[in-house]
Amino acid sequence: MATDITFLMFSRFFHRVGILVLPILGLFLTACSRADLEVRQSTLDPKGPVAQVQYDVFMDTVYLVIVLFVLVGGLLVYAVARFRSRPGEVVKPKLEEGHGNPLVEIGLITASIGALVFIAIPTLSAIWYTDDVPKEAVATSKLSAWYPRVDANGKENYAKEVADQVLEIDVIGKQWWFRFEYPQLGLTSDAKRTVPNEIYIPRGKAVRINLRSEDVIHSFWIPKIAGKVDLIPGRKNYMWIQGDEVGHYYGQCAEFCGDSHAYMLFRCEVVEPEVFAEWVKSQKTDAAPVVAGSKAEKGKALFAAKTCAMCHNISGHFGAGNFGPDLTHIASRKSLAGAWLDNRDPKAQLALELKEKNTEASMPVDPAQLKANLIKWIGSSGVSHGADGKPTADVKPGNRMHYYKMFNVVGLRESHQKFTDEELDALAEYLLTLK
Ligand code: HEC
Ligand SMILES: [Cu+2]
Repeated sequence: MATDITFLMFSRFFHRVGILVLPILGLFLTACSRADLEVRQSTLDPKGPVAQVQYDVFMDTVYLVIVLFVLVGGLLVYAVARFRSRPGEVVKPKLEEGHGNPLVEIGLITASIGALVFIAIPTLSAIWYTDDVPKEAVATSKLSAWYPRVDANGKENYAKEVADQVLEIDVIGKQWWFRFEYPQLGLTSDAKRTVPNEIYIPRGKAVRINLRSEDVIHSFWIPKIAGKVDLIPGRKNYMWIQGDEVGHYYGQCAEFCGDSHAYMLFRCEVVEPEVFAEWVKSQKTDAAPVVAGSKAEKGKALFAAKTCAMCHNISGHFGAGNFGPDLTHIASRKSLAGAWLDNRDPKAQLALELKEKNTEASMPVDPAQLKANLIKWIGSSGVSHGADGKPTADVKPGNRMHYYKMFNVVGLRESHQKFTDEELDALAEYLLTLK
């Protein structure tokens, strides 16, 4: 009797709660609606063949799971309704030894195998497809098919041996930012030409990505272009990507890597091949000399005096640093500090994305925003003291800007400086000239 009462209480409880739970569940389900397509990092909005294949596998699985859910759930609901005890009915326990039903058993086994095969075929073929650039894509994507071997000045852009290769990009993960190198095109550490946090790729061309880490495990992920692959210290990983629509894509480190992991973002700019060629050329130019007597000139002197040049390379001005991001073209980049700070006008950018319902649309760099970001970053990156005299690292906690290894073999040494507002302003003015 007691159990009957508790059962009744429970069923009433569930009945009431159910009325509440159902609409809440419905609310959760709205998250799966097309609204998702307006999200900057969405795997449900593929913009390249690799992401597309991965999306297809996901959807195949979802469809199968829906069928199974309806089937099993339907049978359960049917059984509960059909065999429920009715009021006044005396339920006699009826235990009979069953010998099973071979037809049902063989049927269930066959159906399970069928379901597995249904998922295994697209999964395996997707694994093969996404592993490395497929042969048919190499034909249209090899460098000689789209990238001029000799530029307008007759200067060789790449060696003859690489003409038949697809574009390769080395991705190096560091706590907490990405360094990109284009070895075939001369954008490398050795040449003092690397690109932090913003990867440029030509539209419609397959690109091979080599993934390396200089410290801990990171992961390379541009949700709309390709699924994630890890950067593992001491191991060479690779993947391939292709962007089919021009635009500004949001990427992210997808493997927990320490304090500022959540702030370790990057951007992927998919551009027309001609624009890409122009961009490479611009990356190879040195920084222009600063105007004598300008604020920027003061900033440049500070950059040398306040240890910045120890860690940062600025081709044409300073050449010793390689611990931090290359700053030669900092003023032309759309983001700062592991792409955490947006150098476009973030409010205008968001308004544009909402209005056009196009998260790949991108506004140009806003110099005022960039300057504000530079001051914010340098002033609170840990390299400088806060008002209370303690080092501050508000923008990216634990960031490596105030550590240096150079003079201390035993471990990391911290270095903190004090900056006046005027000095911060001069440094920012200097960096703003580095287009
Ligand atoms: C101990 C080495 C070190 C020193 C010294 C140093 N930096 Fe940095 N800097 C870094 C590292 C590492 C990062 C990347 C931080 C991150 O994103 O997590 C960085 C990032 C930056 C960035 C953002 C770059 C980008 O593309 O996102 C700027 C700008 C910058 N530093 C300017 C300066 C200035 C100005 C000074 C001198 C006051 C300075 N740094 C001193 C190591 C250093
Ligand atoms: Cu990370």
